[in-house]
Amino acid sequence: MRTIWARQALLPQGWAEGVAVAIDAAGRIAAVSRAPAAPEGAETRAILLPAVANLHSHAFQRAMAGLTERRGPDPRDSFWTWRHLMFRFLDQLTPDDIEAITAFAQLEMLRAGFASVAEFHYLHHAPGGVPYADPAETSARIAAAAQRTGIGLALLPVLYEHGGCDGRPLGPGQVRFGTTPEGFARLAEGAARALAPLPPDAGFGIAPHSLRAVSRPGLAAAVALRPDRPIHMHLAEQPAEVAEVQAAWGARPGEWLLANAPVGPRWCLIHATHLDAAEIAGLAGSGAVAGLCPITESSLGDGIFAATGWRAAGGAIGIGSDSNIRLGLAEELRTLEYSQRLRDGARAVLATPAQSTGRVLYQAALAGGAQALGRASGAIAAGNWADLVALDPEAPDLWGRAGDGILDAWIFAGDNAMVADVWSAGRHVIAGGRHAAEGPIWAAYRAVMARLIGA
Ligand code: NGQ
Ligand code: ZN
Repeated sequence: MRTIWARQALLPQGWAEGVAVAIDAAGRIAAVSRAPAAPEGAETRAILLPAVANLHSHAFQRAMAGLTERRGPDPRDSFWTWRHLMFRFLDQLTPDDIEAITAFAQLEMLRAGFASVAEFHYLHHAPGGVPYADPAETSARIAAAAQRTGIGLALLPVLYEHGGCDGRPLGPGQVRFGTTPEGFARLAEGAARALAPLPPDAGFGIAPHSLRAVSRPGLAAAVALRPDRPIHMHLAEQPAEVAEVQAAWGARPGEWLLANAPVGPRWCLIHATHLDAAEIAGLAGSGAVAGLCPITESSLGDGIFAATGWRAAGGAIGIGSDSNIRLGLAEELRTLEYSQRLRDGARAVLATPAQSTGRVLYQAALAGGAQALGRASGAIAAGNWADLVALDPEAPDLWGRAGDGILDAWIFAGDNAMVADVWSAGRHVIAGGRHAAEGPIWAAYRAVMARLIGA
């Protein structure tokens, strides 16, 4: 049993001073108690928070960061031209590359204050769409990366059947994702087995990619595969996507799901960007989590999520880093709030009379992330995994801050440099702002980038 004692900590009932958190050998919080001073043998920290789960990542896309900011020959650069480059880029990646890039991205996630990640994993096959000898080869590589970084992994194998709503064949690049629903069931079994070497907090879920990429029977089979685990799906990121779904499925994406799928609390809807009022009311009321990726959604020009309407309807939200062009939890939350400010010409849009903007955002991301991963996490409470963050009290913007002001300073005036420590299921993965395996993880990533772009 280890104990962390904090001068200030965010507990389920609110901020508390003098908190002792006992962590058992499995990495669960065994007890939370009030103690005016640090108990003998305890590690002490000034500011202790529950750590947020990153609910959406395509780790390999980290290696494209900053490489897609030029206009191509198309008159208008867009999500769709970016996607084309992304498909070309991923076609060069080997399993070794995938493991190295994933470890590097996970390391940055931890340094940003995330303790766990849901990897929405579709890069299943070799170039040309040829399955690897082990069909779960790349899933095993994602798991191997998590073993090196110590991040809490939720692996979401993706069903990807065709190149668009009309059932067109997979295009170049996309053939690495493709399976039939039957092939997917076998692949998902293999992916679940690939988690065996990981500690017991590792989780699993099922991800039908989007209504653009799956068939009706494929979606139904995927949803039925693991009724105990989360379902993640891309929903409505681009207006052209909504139009394509409307033409082929006869309804807007959210509208179709509400009428035809058991959408509810185990669902995480990634990019709930383009919803009409009925979809907001129905989906928010279903208990599904809106999986928001504000930095990527800005980068790709997706549009502005209706955070105010969604929250007013009681909707749950969580944060994903998606393309991983930047890893920053504070930056994701700030970008979300700023999108609302820019749209409304207002400030502190998501704050409530009782809680500051930073507190509302952080608390929502804690709850939504834990729900989306199906991970016992998101609060400093006995029985949960010890997913914790300590902030650096020497950071100038944290001098003298208490309570919600700490979160406001981190999210609106701070960044990853304020993250001093991260524990994932009790594993002390970031200490003094650093990860113990940073040297080899950077070296392996650099070797990959040397081959890909001569870095
Ligand atoms: C993805 N990313 O699966 O990585 C997608 C692009 C698609 C985002 N949607 C591919 N941001 O949606 O077809
Ligand atoms: Zn995505």
